[in-house]
Amino acid sequence: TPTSQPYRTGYHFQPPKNWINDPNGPMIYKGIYHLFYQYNPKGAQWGNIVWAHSTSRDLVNWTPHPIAIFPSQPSDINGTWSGSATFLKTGIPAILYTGINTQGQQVQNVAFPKDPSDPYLIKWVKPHDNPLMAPTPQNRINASSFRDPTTSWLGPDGRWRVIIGSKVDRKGLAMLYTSQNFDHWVQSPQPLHSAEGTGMWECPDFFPVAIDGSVGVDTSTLAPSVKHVLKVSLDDTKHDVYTIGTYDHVKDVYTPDEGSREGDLGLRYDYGKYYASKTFFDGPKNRRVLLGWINESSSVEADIKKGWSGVHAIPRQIWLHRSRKQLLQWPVKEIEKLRGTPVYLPSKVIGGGSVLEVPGVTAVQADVEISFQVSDFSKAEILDPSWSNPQLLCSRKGASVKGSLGPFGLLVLASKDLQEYTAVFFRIFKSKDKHVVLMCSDQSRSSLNQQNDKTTYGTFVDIDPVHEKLSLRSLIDHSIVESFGGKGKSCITARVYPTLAINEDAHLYAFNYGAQSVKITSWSAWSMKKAHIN
Ligand code: DQQ
Repeated sequence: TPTSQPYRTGYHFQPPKNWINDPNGPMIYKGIYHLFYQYNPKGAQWGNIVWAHSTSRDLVNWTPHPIAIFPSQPSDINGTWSGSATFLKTGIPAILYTGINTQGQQVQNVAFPKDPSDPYLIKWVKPHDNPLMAPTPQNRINASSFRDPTTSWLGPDGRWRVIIGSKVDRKGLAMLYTSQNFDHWVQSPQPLHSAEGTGMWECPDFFPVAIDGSVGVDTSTLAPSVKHVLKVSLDDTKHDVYTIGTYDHVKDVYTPDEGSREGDLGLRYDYGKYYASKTFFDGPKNRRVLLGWINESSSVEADIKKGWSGVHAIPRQIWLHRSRKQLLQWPVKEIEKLRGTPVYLPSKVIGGGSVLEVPGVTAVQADVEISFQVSDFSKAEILDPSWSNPQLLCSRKGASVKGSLGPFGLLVLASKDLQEYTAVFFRIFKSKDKHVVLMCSDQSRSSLNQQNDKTTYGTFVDIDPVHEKLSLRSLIDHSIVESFGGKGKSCITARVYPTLAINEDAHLYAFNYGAQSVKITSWSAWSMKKAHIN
């Protein structure tokens, strides 16, 4: 990246310029991956929203195509907002998306490929009976909270089902519609699911996951061997939260498992910046893939100045952990083909107060994996029962606050003199009869520029550090740090804007600022090649 654009990414998806937000309608068709995304062709802030379109053979390198869906009918003339793709019984995809109509209402429309024999699906056509679902005085749907249709699924009765994000007062709703022919849609008397006090549910995603193993299943799969996941994007806090539960296809209701927390206290795909995500089933590779949007942490003025805003996260494979209590996520395997020559370092005890440079990688664009092992837990700090909010705990106990077992982890996008760095690390606490692992991403020292949001992120990781190693992988890409703790149990994505640690001047370190030594059992790092993106 030129010095004038130090924050452009080397392998994270972005268009050459302008604003992007939600991934839309991801799918694989005739061996080609399709990604559509919310895009402003006219500037670096949200507005004039169309569906831009890129395709890929590997989810790593992307080719741009003309805008696929744009305002052209009364039912979408004021905007073509988010939606999803569904394969009809003919094998041809249909896209359901939200249009903003002439009256500024949110309505649901459909679009079909003009030429289904074209694997690139360049041209999309809209039938004249759009919209297919709309607020009316009779149905009393709130016309400003009715958007983002999911991929539809087929019930054993042969009817299609789709959910639309909505709310009534502060109750978040996954409104359900069904259809025999994908054209005439009927609102169900009750939502698939709702939860009090959570606010508007944007971009819902509803899909089955196999109980055993990491293999993905088609969205219409109903079998005793699957559980269901409902993800919603909380408009109020901009968090993607999910529950795991059971779908009763006769009553058409979804019930989260006992003990699940809903809303902002629930499980998140990512405890940093990550929003409006969506999964799709990748049949040829038998996996479910998750795509998400990473917003900027800079001001609108700064975005306009640099001419762009927003990137997408690295696609993640997503599956159910064997505990059945949470999902696991891991960057798709294909991203590893960008790895250069590996740097493997020997295992090593890292004493309290040490910083060790990881040599031989282009630290501004890298992939790094490190594992820690702790053997003496006798001096673990006691977890105060009032420290129930991990993000607050991470902000109070940032990287520079010395502890006993931790903080230890990585200093990424760091300047030589450590004036700037983003710290991704663990701390271990003792709580009654078990140990608790905290994972933090501390952006407070990420930039000398004080204009950006440098909020610290954090989460507890469900690992027993007595029996398991603490692993951390970070995908570093100029202004993005995507971190995966505990082999994909907890993810934290950060957006940072270093002023010194840019291009060749970025460094990568392992560190331990706890009083106790810990063992690095393995550490590997790779320079990442630039992907061909748009
Ligand atoms: N972005 C779209 C909406 C969606 C929101 C508009 C989520 O459809 O609710 O650009 O980021």
